[in-house]
Amino acid sequence: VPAVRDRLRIAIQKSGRLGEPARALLASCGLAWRESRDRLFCYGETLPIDLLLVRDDDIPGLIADGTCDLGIVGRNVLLEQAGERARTGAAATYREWRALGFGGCRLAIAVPDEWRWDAAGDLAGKRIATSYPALLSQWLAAQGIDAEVVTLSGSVEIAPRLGKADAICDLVSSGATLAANHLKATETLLQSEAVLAGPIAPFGDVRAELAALLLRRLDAVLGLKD
Ligand code: PRT
Ligand code: ZN
Repeated sequence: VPAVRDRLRIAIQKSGRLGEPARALLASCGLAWRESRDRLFCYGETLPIDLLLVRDDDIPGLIADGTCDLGIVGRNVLLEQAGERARTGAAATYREWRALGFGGCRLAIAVPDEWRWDAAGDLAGKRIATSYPALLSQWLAAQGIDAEVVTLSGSVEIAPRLGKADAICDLVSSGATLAANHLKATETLLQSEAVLAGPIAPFGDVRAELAALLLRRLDAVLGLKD
């Protein structure tokens, strides 16, 4: 049974692409904070809603283990880790609560420029490098394609040139990185953006009201955007 808490704690990216826009969005919901000296914790002053500043990869796990109540993270990270948990038989504990309209990108297959690409089946028997093995494996299985998934933690786009893979599966936004590496995007596996993630089970204490208040304000702010 999770401990009763009277403040809401939201995990956001400390730096990177989503940290600043996440803070700005929450500030536009009327939240303001006092920062700890080490800049890892922000204490909510206008409402009992605090921030924990972390690596994006840690956010799903922090929600799953109850260290944080909510998180702002890319859908790609949330679904990859959910897929990984499902593969190991762990029950799903978190889900996407809201799409937030920033950090947009797509997870796509990319192949060398000179490949003649006809269909996804062209990947059969190939090695595909990615940092998203769960999402890629799910997609390959759904397509009925037998290919080798090569898991790399970074610099996936240079794997074909290094001879480590034939193709890649990576995030694309402008496409400049692919072009610079003589790769072209083919299939899209996932449209991603920053999302508010939260638990599947409702909070059993005052955090339920705090979360509802935050969602009302967030929906108002997001509604003004479009
Ligand atoms: O330090 P920490 O672990 O927290 O951060 P990180 O370096 O793992 O993540 P970060 O800040 O790079 O990305 C955070 C999130 O931003 C991702 O999980 C996505 O949801 C989102 N996002 C949006 C992107 C991109 N656009 C993006 N273009 N994340 C990464 N990229 C990379 C991509 O991997 C590729 O290397 O940018 C390159 C492609 O960009 P283009 O414009 O050349 O196509
Ligand atoms: Zn990361």
